[in-house]
Amino acid sequence: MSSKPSGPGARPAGEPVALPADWAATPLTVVMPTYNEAGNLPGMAEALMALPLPGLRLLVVDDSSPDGTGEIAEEHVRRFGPERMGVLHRAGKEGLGRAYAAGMQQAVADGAHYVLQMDADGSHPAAKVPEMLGVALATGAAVTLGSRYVQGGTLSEAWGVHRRLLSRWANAYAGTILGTRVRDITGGFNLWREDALRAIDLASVDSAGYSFQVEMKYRALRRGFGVMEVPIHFEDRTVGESKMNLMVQLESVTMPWKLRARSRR
Ligand SMILES: Nc1nc2c(ncn2[C@@H]2O[C@H](COP(=O)(O)OP(=O)(O)O)[C@@H](O)[C@H]2O)c(=O)[nH]1
Ligand SMILES: [Mg+2]
Repeated sequence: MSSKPSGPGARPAGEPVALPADWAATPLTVVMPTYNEAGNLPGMAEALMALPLPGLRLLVVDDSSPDGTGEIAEEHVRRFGPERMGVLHRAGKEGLGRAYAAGMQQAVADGAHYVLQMDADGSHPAAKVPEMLGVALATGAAVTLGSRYVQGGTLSEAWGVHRRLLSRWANAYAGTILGTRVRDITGGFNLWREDALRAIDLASVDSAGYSFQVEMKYRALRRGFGVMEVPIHFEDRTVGESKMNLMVQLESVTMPWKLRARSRR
């Protein structure tokens, strides 16, 4: 499903919306975990810094990538300045969930009003960030998802039938076990209001890997926070390799059951 914008007020695809000046200045930290993303990080940093969001700060969370991503991130901090970008260096690879939890805690402690999770591999469109912030501010939603599975959301043309079905199935699996109506519960492009993150208590999150995405949304829903979904186009990574492995897949299979059992106790 893809629809071209048309009519009055339509903007060309890929163009960010212009928010009112005081909205655009909202303190927003983008938390971006990296493991061997040397080929992707420079383009991501540039795209984010070019957005019409003067309140945006980028926090890279690098797990000592052997390919030197952490050093490349430091070069960009020197270029853009420490007000606009920072790096959290961690000792070793502990999983995407642990990296996000650490980075999001630091972002909140440093005074962000909103925190956005975003992968470094180009899958998540930077141009959508102002729209997601605008939706969060306009609706008061504590959680605003960049969603592949609401009307207008699209997947990379490179995804074959098998991968589309697997992704759909994984979403339905977690959603059914947990009894939620969130349409993209496994997605990783999520904007959080600071008070929701405090209420969730990031330090106590169980997931080390990708099930972090599901666990976080479930925790928010259980605490009564409102969730909005904004359609995005999800692109495939073109540079570097996926860090998905059997361990994190197993965790994703068992985590919804764990969360459900815990919530019934
Ligand atoms: N710091 C850190 N980042 C990670 C880790 N695992 C994955 N990432 C990052 O998390 C993001 C998503 O990972 P990716 O491999 O693209 O997952 P996929 O899209 O599901 O294949 C990328 O920016 C990765 O570099 C990890 O253990 N530590
Ligand atoms: Mg990816």
